[in-house]
Amino acid sequence: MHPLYITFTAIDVFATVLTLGVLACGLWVVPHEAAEAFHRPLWRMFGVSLALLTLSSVLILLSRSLEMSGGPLSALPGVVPMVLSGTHYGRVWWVRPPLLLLLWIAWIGGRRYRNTRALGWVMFAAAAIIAFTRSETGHPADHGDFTFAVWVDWLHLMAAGLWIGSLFGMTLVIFPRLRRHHPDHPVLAADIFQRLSTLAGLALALILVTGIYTAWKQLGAWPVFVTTSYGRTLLVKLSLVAILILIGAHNRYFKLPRLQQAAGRVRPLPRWIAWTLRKPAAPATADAVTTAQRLRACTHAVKAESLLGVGVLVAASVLLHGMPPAAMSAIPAFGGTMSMGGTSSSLSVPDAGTASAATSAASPAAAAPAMFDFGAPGKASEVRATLRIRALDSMRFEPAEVHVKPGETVRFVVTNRGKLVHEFVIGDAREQREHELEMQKMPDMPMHDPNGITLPPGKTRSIIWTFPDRPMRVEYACHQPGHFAAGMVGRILVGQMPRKTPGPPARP
Ligand SMILES: [Cu+2]
Repeated sequence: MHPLYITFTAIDVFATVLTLGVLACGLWVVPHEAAEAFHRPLWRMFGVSLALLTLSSVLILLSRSLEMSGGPLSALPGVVPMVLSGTHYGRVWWVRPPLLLLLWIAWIGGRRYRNTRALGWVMFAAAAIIAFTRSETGHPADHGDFTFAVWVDWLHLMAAGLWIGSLFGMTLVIFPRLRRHHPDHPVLAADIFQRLSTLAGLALALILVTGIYTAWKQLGAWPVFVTTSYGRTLLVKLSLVAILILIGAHNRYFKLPRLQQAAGRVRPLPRWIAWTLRKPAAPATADAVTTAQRLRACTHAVKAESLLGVGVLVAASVLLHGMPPAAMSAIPAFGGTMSMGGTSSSLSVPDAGTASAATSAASPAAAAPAMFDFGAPGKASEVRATLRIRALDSMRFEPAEVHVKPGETVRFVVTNRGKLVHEFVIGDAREQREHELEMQKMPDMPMHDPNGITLPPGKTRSIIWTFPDRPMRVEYACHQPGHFAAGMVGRILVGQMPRKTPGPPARP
């Protein structure tokens, strides 16, 4: 997990959110009557965000290619075409260039029509599809394209664009202009602030619903909030969002009513707010100075929100590169306990003697010499079934799920159909997680574990495995740098019927 990758992702997330937000400001925050005054600076800011988005689109392609190949920088010219043509990530990435081109044409050629809503909508739609490519290449896409989880993630990102993005638009464009050119125009300020507040409220509702869904799917259990770095990062993000909500609520229920009052709006204040106004300004006497002061207070509040928003986006980018606990360890063995701390028993097994001593307590049904909780290397004479599996450069195994019987010895014949090196490592969720962490620490570590094979491009190799005599879930995964994170993991269901989505872990 290189900091540079996270930085590039953060730039891309920021550019996406800013692009959406600037367009949202033009479409919904600025009142139509005032469009003339604000659309020109918004248009300029859109150019900046588009340039940033174009740059970040190139950067994330390069960094993801590096991450996938795990190779040196010099290998990049060879890897990028391969990622573009042969991987799921590359295919999704191809959606971006035509849309960016469309946006550039719209930006350069549409200057004269910048006040028309139709153009704004077209550009917003293009930006929304670019946002969709983000969701299609993140964790939610691990289980397929256009899945429910992907749509939820996209809605989350769109809502972030409407909320945090429009805060950026306010801070960078609208407030400075409002304060410079219309300091004594409380009606306009109140109007804009009201619209921003409504937009933010709607977006926030969407963010909470989609965020809770995604968090539950990716965490899988409460303890991981504190026991995993993913959970802790999420906690930081949530804390920042909570502060944002508090400031936003204060803006809406305290600052906005004062601004409305200054604007001469006859709307009576709710009583629980009115008591905070020590000196209620009569509409007629609201002078320019007071309005300017109130506007300044609003500006500061929104500026603080924008800064917090940047923090939220950075935390989100770290999460995008992290491994969701649920993806690593959705469901351990049936009847097993969910231990994220991990009492490492399986990875660095020096010999079978100590290993079986360590695992015998956990697996009472160890008729065969159980080397791991999830079985042991098997003998060729005991093979009862042969399963053929292909490893693909799209960071997927085909098939992605197989079924075996408890106690069965299976020969896995694995073919690497790609141009990258892949692995086929058998293990339960905990073993896969530990292996992945180990590989992140030592990416060049050669594979000599009895539960895995390395597959050079085009090669076919096999591994024989005897599964435990009880129902459980085992996984096969590739731990080449970036591959596991990209979703290169399949399921072996031992003595289980196929299940579509794993529910919360079953407690013994
Ligand atoms: Cu791989």
